[in-house]
Amino acid sequence: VDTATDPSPTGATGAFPDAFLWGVAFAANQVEGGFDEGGKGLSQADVIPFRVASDYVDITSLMEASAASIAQAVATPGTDGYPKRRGSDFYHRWESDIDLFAEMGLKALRMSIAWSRIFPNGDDLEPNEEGLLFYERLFLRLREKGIAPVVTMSHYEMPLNLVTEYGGWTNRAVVGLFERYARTIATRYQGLVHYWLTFNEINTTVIEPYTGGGVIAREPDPGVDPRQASYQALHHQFVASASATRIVHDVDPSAQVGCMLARMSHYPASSDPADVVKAQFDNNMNLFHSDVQVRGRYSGHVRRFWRDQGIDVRMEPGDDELLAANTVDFLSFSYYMSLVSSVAPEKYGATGGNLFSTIKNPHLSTTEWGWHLDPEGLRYVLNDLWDRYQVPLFIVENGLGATDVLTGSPADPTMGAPDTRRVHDPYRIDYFVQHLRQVREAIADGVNLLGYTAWGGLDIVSASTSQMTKRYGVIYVDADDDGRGSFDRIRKDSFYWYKRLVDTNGEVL
Ligand code: BGP
Repeated sequence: VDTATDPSPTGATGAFPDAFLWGVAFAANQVEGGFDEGGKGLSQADVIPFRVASDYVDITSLMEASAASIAQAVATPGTDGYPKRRGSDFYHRWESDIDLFAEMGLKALRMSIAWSRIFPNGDDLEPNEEGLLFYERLFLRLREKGIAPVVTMSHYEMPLNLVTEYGGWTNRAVVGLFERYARTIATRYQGLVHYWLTFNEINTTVIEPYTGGGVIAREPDPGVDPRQASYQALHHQFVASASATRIVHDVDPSAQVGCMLARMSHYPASSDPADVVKAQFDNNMNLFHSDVQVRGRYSGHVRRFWRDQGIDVRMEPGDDELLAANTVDFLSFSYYMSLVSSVAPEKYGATGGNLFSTIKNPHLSTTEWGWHLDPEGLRYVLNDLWDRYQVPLFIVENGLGATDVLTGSPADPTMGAPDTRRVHDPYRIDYFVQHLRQVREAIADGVNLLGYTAWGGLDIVSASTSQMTKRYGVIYVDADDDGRGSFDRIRKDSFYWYKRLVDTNGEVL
């Protein structure tokens, strides 16, 4: 689609386009398990102990916790206390899980490749064939079922060796190692993968460098502003992302590469122009990431921020040109919440949620974890991103983390009793309805949207809290926060609703 001349390629009716990619989404480190099988090396995600993520909210304590937890994990080979090592056991159940996705009629599965399955130490000269085969079989199976993989190269993880020996993304040498990884997977999966994403939620590198994308690890240098390391790591990721984009395009000119942003829009707390300018600043600090990846350059806002804060990001000759020449084909993003900005936050109450303590928006309710529920904000964000960039958009994460209640009991063949287990989750269906109606509005507004992949699909281990019981799936996974349970899959009510959504291409809304 020539988006420059056809601003409303989907028509003005708001109907979802025929080729709309309905799907679900998850990440290797949260779903796979099998953390030490198939030649996989340890990744940093395998060493995040239960609750670390929710206990540490500022960068310095996260970095200190990371150093401690890595030392502890290397000394403790067992799985206890490390829920991401079990995930949802997708590594062993992927075939039947894909059958469930096919039963729902999905058109797309957004997933990620664990770098440490392909290069167990990150700096190995040769890839691990068993890891390559795992994803190849998976992609072949998806192709049989007519499900397009949307593949993230780096979703909140990297080989642990690169963290402990190299200092993670703070080290420029990691860029070259990532390029090797990107070339390996782009070449091997050429023709099987059409949509690639480079880094998940690249903006989390500076918000949660340990549990999120940055992975700086090593203990913070005393006296050094930890943001210095985060922004340096981020620059290296931008360079790696541009290189990976070039590599994919070289290997397969028809493939599409996207960036991935955690879009958190900021509303001013009041109509005081100072609050409005503060909200604009906060939005620009979120959007400078997509500015780099879509427009191909750093914005004046972030350069000024670095100057004001005394942050000095080292760049090499040629970096600017590389970024400018290798922009992405589309912009994908996650959307969970909106935030509120003010120059005087103390005047307002806080939401008290995990991850992003924020001013409470009196017009919005929040999830159990204190995240603002803001469906209309999704329409706003879609229009805003489309107006700013005029490239196709893709919602690759949106969903409700909630506590679900499992009723009934498993089949008992000795008594001839059937499996009566059910999960009634009208709140999740309502969440989807509310958000997708706003998506439909945005399409009617003229936004070019490639698809929507709901976060979870299966219940998976939460990125921010390491809980299993912060559930996002439309398919229940029978496991608790300590990794106890049968890991059986149980279709929730939302499973059947999502199937109807896909079957009717959104008419059910
Ligand atoms: C995004 C991440 C995901 C994810 C989701 C929900 O930030 O890309 O990996 O899990 O948010 O967050 P959480 O699991 O912390 O509830």
